[in-house]
Amino acid sequence: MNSKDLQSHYLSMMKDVDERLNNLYSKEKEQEFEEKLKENGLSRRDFLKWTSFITAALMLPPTFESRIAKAAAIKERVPIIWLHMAECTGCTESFLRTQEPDIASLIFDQVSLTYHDTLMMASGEKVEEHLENAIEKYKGKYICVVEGGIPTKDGGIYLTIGSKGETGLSRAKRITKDAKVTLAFGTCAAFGGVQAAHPNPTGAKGVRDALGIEIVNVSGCPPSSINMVGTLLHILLFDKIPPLDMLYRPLWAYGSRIHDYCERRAHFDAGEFVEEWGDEGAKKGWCLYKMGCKGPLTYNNCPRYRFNQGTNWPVGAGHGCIGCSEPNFWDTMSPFEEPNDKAGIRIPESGGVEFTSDKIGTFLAGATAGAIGIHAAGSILRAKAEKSNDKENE
Ligand code: FSX
Ligand code: SF4
Ligand code: F3S
Repeated sequence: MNSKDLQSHYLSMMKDVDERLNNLYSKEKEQEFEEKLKENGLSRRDFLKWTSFITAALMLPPTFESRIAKAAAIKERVPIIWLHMAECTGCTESFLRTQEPDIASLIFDQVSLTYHDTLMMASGEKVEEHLENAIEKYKGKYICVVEGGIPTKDGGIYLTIGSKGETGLSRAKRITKDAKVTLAFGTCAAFGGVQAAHPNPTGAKGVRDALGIEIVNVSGCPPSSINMVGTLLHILLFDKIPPLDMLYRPLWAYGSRIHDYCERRAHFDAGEFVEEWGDEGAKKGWCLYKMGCKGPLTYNNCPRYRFNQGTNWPVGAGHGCIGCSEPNFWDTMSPFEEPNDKAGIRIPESGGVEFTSDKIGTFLAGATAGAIGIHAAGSILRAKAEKSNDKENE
């Protein structure tokens, strides 16, 4: 996307957002939110600091800060229905690792209502009933979050959910059909993940491939909380999906390569590598490329925002990146502790800089998101909205 496209994208977004906020703003909601902040020991200043942080993380211009602040006072509560398919639930674990007290979670309380398979207190038929009611009541208005890959072989019988033994495939099809937008959280939901690794006995696929629908992918095994929270907030606050890369991932999160923001990069460029676990280089924090780091092939913002409230990230903790946000990484990035010699990466032996070759970006036959452009920005969500309006007008 060139700078002119970007400018007109933000201008049109700003116009829509202002219109939406003017229609939905409520003084009472604003007061309610101020009280919530106080109850949680947070000041208006903390909130404004957070709006600057999230605006920058979402790669929005600073003019959006006041709009994000205003969006916490909208009167509409957007329902989120969160489904689990075949996976380890690590994505939910990561999602919950937001800071305490956390402003994002207060905003979620304020602007959304949630059905979540794992986090609900109730269980059994009560929950099934609640889910069916929510789908009916919020038809065309809810955000569907899917976590996990979908087994598709033999009609999807390798994953069944609930007392009626419905297959994950049927459940996902039925529930995403009436969603305003579907978000795939985690590499399993985005691209199939671990259960789709060779030989993939259950025919597991990502949501988009399994159902043939337009979705937003927030990949990573698991994704960081900032990538999930930021994407949800963007939609909740602006009623728009952020610009996406060619793998349908938000550009603000997946638009840059791990290797280009890594704190060990100077050591790569200087030809200083860890050669063996626990050697002098490892103690000095040198580059992990020779120990199999796939940072040069992986697009994500881990070095900038990290995990567990910004505590650390894989490379910071001393292991190479295994490429967990890329499609088929279990097959294409392994062995995880050996460099991928097919990737055409030139290692500076001593001194000098790496020549970031186009080969790197295009390696894996377009599997990584080297080519960047606004990808159907807004259309995934709008198509749904138009569909539901048509239905209401019928
Ligand atoms: Fe997959 Fe999420 Fe990896 Fe696990 O549920 S992306 S196996 S961390 O948790 O789906
Ligand atoms: Fe960092 Fe890995 Fe790149 Fe080395 S190869 S600079 S450890 S991302
Ligand atoms: Fe995954 Fe690599 Fe980040 S392994 S968590 S994309 S550093």
